Amino acid sequence: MDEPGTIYFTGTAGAGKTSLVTAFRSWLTTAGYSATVVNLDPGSESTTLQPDIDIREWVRLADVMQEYDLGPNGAQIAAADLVALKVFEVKQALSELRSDYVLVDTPGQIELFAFRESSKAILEALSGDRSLVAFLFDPTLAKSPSGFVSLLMLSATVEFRFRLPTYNLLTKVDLLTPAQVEEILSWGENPGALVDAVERDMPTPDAQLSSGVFRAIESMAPLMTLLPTSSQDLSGLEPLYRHAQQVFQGGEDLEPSHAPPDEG
Ligand SMILES: Nc1nc2c(ncn2[C@@H]2O[C@H](COP(=O)(O)OP(=O)(O)O)[C@@H](O)[C@H]2O)c(=O)[nH]1
Ligand SMILES: [Mg+2]
Repeated sequence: MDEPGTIYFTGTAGAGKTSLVTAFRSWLTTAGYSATVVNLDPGSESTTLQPDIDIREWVRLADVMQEYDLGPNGAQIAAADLVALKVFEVKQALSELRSDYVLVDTPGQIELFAFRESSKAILEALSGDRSLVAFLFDPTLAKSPSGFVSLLMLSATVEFRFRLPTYNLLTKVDLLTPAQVEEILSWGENPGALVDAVERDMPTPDAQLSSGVFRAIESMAPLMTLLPTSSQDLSGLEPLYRHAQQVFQGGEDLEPSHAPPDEG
């Protein structure tokens, strides 16, 4: 059996990570795959996600606050480092639950995930050759040109830090109008359209900033593909699967016995 394909779901707090992990697990299961869900968020209060492996078994934010007499912010940081110390327990649990896919829900606060050395250690310990980061664009931010550019830069930072293939997802598209979705996707497909939108959006034109942003956007063009998804109406889940499969198998066709039903 192949090493499982691992997908880390990351993005700003509230972007929809936990909901998407839940929805994608059920999509995979329906399509005939086994999926293990790992919760790496020691502060998770989700009652909908039932992880197979839960970091809270070893590290809980509330306990860290109490034990080290820390406020919520300090405890988040301490907990992120304590999580790294439990990575071999997680790895051991994963090896006992061999499955086709591993879906990892990451801490709610992206800066803890993106900027702590401990998360780098965790990813290095858990990732094999078949790993992918799904970076979630929250539509509340992504629908404005400056928010879109900021998310793009954050996603590029995550890719730069972890050196794993990174795929950008626009979440909660059920909350957007088709015209809004189309506009956001057009920014992802055409750097020129994004630069125009950024310029239109600036209260007072700033030539120096504009040209700096323009160069940054142009150089990020290869990272700008964006897949629209919704955990509500389940759109984008099959394309997410196909993309992951392509990354994991280097573009080879699926084994017929594993191919999900054609949704036409
Ligand atoms: N309408 C809609 N709401 C969503 C969707 N995904 C998540 N939400 C809501 O957005 C909020 C944050 O979602 P959550 O999955 O907890 O985000 P996380 O902090 O990134 O894990 C919750 O209130 C969810 O119900 C979606 O696809 N559509
Ligand atoms: Mg969450």
